[in-house]
Amino acid sequence: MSLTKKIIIALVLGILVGLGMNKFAPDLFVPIDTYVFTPVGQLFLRLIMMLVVPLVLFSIILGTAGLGDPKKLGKLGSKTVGFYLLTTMIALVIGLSIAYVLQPGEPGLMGTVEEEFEATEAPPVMETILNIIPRNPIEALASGQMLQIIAFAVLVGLALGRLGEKTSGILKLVEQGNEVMMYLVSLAMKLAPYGAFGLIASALGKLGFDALGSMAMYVIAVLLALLLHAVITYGGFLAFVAKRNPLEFLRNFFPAMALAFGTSSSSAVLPVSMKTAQEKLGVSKPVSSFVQPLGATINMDGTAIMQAVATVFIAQVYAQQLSMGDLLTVVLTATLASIGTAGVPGVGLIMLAMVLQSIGLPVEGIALVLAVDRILDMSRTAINITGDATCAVVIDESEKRSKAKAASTSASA
Ligand code: DAS
Repeated sequence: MSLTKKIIIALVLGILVGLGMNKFAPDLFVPIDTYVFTPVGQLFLRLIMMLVVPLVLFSIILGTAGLGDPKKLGKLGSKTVGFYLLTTMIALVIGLSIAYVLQPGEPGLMGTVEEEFEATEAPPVMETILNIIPRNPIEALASGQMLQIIAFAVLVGLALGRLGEKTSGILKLVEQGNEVMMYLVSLAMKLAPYGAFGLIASALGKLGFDALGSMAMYVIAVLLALLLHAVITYGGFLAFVAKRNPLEFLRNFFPAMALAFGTSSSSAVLPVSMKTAQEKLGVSKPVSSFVQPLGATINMDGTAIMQAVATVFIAQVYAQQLSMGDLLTVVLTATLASIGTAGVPGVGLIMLAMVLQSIGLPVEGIALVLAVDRILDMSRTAINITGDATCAVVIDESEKRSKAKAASTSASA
């Protein structure tokens, strides 16, 4: 039986057991939760947490180094990276806006009463920005200072990209380190059904039917944001920049999107999404071979949307106000997290832990989003690869126009 099926069965069982015990056997729930549900759930969460720091370090170093020597990147690379960063930022704004409009999380749902919010003295903006650069990267790694870890990883990645052959040994080491982390992610995901059952049974056993409403609202908020991003952002770029028919694009690219939905893995679908872009969307091989693999590595708009909505949802459930500085931190870490998120099932959730940590939100909040994450992973992976293909079409059309312009200029000369 596939992992997806196991997780879905575990979720249904966890919801039924949690709600059932909350309603009919609350006294029995306490000891079972203490000795079964919580330990199983926490074991899975701790496994995820254990991987966050090394996974972020290795994957962002690799993602950044993969951009190669910034000088060699040239026009194609800078256009592609610029497009990816722009669409990810737009995705985050859509995600945060939808979350604030729909308010999926019921304030104080996790029993935390919304105290009189003491507007703690937010550090001056300059200090927040300066604080991104760690005084001591080892201390940043040890204390899990995510923004500082990301900054250090990006700088190391840029150095490796610039130094090329001289530091190929270190790059190889980082590649192997990332392989180890991805293997451990796949191991951790094997425990996902048990972790999902423990976390959801514990959460719903404590909260009862109130939580279901919030979780449903959370799923609706993410799916709505994903749809809006696809229609507005990708549809807009295709229609007004690439001058292509978005519906034609959707009809031709849909088979790759369906495969991404089924596998929840951008990497697994990459060969199909490239073949589809080249044969059905008319993208040239050189552009497709550069833009889409890069996108499968550093461009995950769907994941960024989930992380933005989940962060606001968890803040609401824990009745924690998010300041503008917090929201900017979410945009920064989620953008950088999408650079570091590898295209395999469930990694977006692991990176969510990093985003939550970066603004001091309790990682336990993952329990409520974990339950429905698999369904959302399928949807956001389909959006992730659609963003990559949209970029390939836009860049390809732009390259064609530049070549045509150069040809007509030389012809008229
Ligand atoms: N499943 C990941 C992908 O393949 C995205 C995620 O986990 O958020 O794109």
